[in-house]
Formats: sequence, structure tokens, C-alpha cells
Amino acid sequence: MRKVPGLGKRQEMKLKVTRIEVRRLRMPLRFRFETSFGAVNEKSFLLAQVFTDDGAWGIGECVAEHDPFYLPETNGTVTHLIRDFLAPLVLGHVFESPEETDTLLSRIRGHEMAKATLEMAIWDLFARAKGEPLGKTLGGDGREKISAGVSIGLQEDIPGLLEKVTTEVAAGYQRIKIKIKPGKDLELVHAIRNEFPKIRLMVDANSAYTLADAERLRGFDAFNLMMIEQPLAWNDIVEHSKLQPQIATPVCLDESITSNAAAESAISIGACGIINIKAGRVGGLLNSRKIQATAAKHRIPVWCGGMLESGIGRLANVHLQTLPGFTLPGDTSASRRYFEEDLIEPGVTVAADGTIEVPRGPGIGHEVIWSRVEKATVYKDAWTA
Ligand code: OSB
Ligand code: MG
Repeated sequence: MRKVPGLGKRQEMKLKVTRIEVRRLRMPLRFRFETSFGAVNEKSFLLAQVFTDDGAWGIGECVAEHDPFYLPETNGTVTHLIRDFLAPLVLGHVFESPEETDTLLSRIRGHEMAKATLEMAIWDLFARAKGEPLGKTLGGDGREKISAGVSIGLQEDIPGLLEKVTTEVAAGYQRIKIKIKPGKDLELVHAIRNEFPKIRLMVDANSAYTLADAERLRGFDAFNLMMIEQPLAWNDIVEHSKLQPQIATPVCLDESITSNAAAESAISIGACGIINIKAGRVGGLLNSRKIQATAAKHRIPVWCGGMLESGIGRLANVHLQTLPGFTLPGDTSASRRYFEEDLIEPGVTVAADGTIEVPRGPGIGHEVIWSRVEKATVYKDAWTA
């Protein structure tokens, strides 16, 4: 990026993407993470880097997993989409703003995770080129810290779960989320509430229930939960609108919200009281910003979800949470919880008061440690304009 002398802050920036690199990485997780849809011991994911001819670059992390058990996309489908449909549109395109990316890719239906991977790399490219933190480029409110929460997977037994909760509460996390599924639900919450009557607590079912379970789900109302996340089918907003009036605990939607249109629909039919925003799930940061604005208009709180990201995606999540609507602690936790060695330095850390500092450096804001990226890389592909 050449900076044009004499032009003010509002100078027009034109960035032509001439090279895209996509790699798949494998990183061991420090714990087994079990949800109602499966369990993982390692993080298997894609990173995309976009380049201009004069050496500017940006990086984006994909939230797709090895298998299509959370949502339909996988590392394989994302690789296919980028190679055959998205990279050809991005390569050679002269971007005047990161917002353009969504329009450029709009002819492709669905494949939000694939689109978000490149879109987030292009946001990072612009932020670095401007020499400012990603959150600023995105239009964040300039807050210096965000509130951190934590997501605890299904455990072997209740004592094991209580031990995890104890550890995370002691670490300062401002909100505890636990995973549930039929057969492992009310008694978990009951046990936690006995020991921790006052903590901010919520549950995430990852679509493990049906409307026929409404009475069971109403049982959660006794435990003063902040919300119940995605109790019903991943693709069914209407069913959630039928459940919400039957329970007092606010429903939060995760899987069902893959676009701003879905957010509008869900809110308009009363399917949820809270929305979990994951940039990777909604096609990127622009759509995250739109959903946040839609929710704010209807006074629906939002928070930022997580997908066990490496530091690269984790930092993007930190910046996203500087947008005004993010009022609740999210699922962004410390790098150390997940990995012996993260891909960034410094790693994301959580202070004793349960906050994370927003990086002030350009782009995602911390240094990418390329030797670690290389070590974790299984394969790499590159395309040039
Ligand atoms: O539903 O929020 C979810 C992880 C993988 C897939 C789906 C979800 C999650 C988490 C983990 O809850 C949040 C995190 O620690 O990154
Ligand atoms: Mg969830």
C-alpha cells in the first residue's frame, strides 16, 4: 500500500487483490469439546490470506469444521467455494472499501462461512492499510475492553462439570455457558445453581430439542438463566417463535441466524429475545454489523459467539465486539484455554475482572507467528490474478 502524501484521513483507498492463499491447519485442543452434535479434540480449520501487488495483506479465519454437524458447510465445501467461485470474483478486483465484498459475492447463495473467510481477510487488509485497528475500520465505538464469557462443553459427570465451572468463575469470566442435550440438562443447571446461586449462567442446546420438549424446557425457568441458546432445529425459526411464549427464559438464536434477513424474520415473529452473532456464520463482518443494527432497532441484545477459533479469528471477534450493540459477554475466552501455543503473540488474555483488552495495532492487532502457522499447516493452495 502506497500512502498518498497530502491527502487527509478520508483519502480514498483502492486495493487490488492479486493473490489469495488458503491453508488448512490442525491444532490440538487442550480439552475435548463435546456438544449435542459431537465432540472434537482438535481444531481443523482454514485460514485465508489476501495480497495486493505492493505487499499489503490481510488475513481471515474460517469457522467451518471438518464435518457438517453444526451447520452445512465444511472445510471441504469452503475450499471448493473459494477455489471455484469466490477467488475468481475477488482476484483482480479493485476494492474501494471492505463493504464492497458482500455485494461482489452476492450472486453466490448460501456458503456464508466461505464468503466470510475472504470478507474478513479483506477487512483486515483495509485496516492494516489504513494503519488502524480492525474495530475502528468496522465502525466500533472505541471501547478499550470487552466483557468475556466462557462456553463449557458436556462433561463426563456433574462433579467434573462443577470443577470446570469453579475454574472459569475463578478465572473471572463474567458469564458461564454450558452445553446441554436431552438427558443432560436440568440436573446440570440445578447442580451449578446450588453452588453458584448468583453467577450469570446460560445453556446452549445446539438444536437438540423439538417443540414436543417445551414442558421440559420450561423447567429451566426455575434457575434464573440469562437465556437458552438454539434449543430447536438449526433451520426452523417458526418453531422457536412457538416455543418462546411457552417459556420465561429468553431464547437466543445461533444456528438459525445466517443473515440479516433471518434476524429480521426471527425478531418480527418473536422467535428470540437475544441473538448470538458469529461473523463466520453470517457471511462476514458487514452482515454482523447489519444484524447488530437490526437487533438494536428492536432493542434485542446481541453478543458474539465463538467457534474455538485460533487467535486470528479470536481477535476479529474481539474487534467485532466494539460495535455498539454488543452489550452482553460473549464466548470469546483466553487463547490459553484452547491451545498450548496460539498463532498470535501476544495471545488473547482475560484479566481478573473478566475483560479482554481491544488491541490497538493495525488490523487484528497482534502479530501472526508464521512459524507456528506453518507448523500447523496441512496443505496450502494459492491463486493469482
Ligand atoms: O454453538 O456456540 C456454539 C463451538 C463450536 C460450535 C458451536 C458452538 C461452539 C461454542 C464454543 O459454544 C465457543 C468458544 O469457546 O469458542
Ligand atoms: Mg451456540
